[in-house]
Amino acid sequence: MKILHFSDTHLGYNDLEVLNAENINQREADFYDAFAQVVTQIQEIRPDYIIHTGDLFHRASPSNRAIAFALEQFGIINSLNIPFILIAGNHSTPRTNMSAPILKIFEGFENIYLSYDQTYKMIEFADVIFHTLPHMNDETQALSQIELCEENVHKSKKNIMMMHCSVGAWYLMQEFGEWVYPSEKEYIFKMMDYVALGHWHGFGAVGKHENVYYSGSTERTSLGDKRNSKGFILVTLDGANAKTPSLFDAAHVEYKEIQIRPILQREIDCEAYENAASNVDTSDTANAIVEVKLTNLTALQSIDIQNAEIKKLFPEAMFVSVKREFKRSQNAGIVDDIEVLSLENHFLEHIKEDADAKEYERLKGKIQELFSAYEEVSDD
Ligand SMILES: [Mn+2]
Repeated sequence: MKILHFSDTHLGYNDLEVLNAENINQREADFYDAFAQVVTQIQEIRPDYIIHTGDLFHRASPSNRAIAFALEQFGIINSLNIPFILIAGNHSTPRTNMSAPILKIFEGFENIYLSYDQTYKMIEFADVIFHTLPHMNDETQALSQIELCEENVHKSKKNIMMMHCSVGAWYLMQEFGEWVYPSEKEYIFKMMDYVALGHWHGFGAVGKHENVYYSGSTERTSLGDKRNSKGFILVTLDGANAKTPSLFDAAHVEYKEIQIRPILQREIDCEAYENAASNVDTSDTANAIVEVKLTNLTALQSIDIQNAEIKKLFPEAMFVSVKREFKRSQNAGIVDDIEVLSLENHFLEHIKEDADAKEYERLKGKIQELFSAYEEVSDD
């Protein structure tokens, strides 16, 4: 039995204010492309079941474009006559009863099975039971639902558990309403042939469990996610045709990579700025997201080196982000006295140390202007 497991597709996510040729946010388009790559693989592999462990959409109320894209892709999957089972994640679960869960829109597809009601749901086929535990806002209710799941394990069939949560505190995403699976209930995993998890955006097995996996997301929802490998899992469960199917067959787990836009990190040491800038490695940066870190910056350099100048070094890149790291002060002792100063004054003090009086006056106005612009945007 082959089961294709993917997750955290976050359709409708957008970022970076770059438009593609069709005037669609380029990052949003990247997420659609990643999803379409999985669907292409589904058409080639033809697994027995397809499962998605949550965060299909990025928001509980996605845009029309995201909904239209999903409906089109679900139409393709539905036409393959392969059961497709989905659970809701925290991103697609409304926080109040005022709005209906978005996954409802797929109820009309005959081969699509949904679990979004914040309760345990058993989805049963001739040879396998999918024990689905969608995202739950209420942890107390979650515990009783886990117990229901435990009661419904049937040894005569394969048992697959599907959840969108953090198993222990290791897999928290620092997001709203995350659900942490209680560690005292991890023994249930041993009763399952495979435990499919969503929420964590990297592929991997969970702790010491051999059959518990996060497939990871299909794209990165933040530039903080430096992983350049995204994909899905193809699980093969043996013994499907054995006379006495054994419980707890070892799941064979294969990670399949898809092609995503790379994120590359480069460093320019401002100790020797001109030289470092002209020698920076620009290879393979075409269409990539490039994160450039300017290190050992002095306050003066920070004003003079414009982001636009750094971006010009990578003309083929899709996006260049510039991070600034200041040189450590030689007399770190003075830092204690500076605490009471505002960041603006602190900065001005630095300039005063480095520049002559005339240069200080020239830069002062510029700095004050920059800080007032910053306060304007950070005041809301
Ligand atoms: Mn997610």
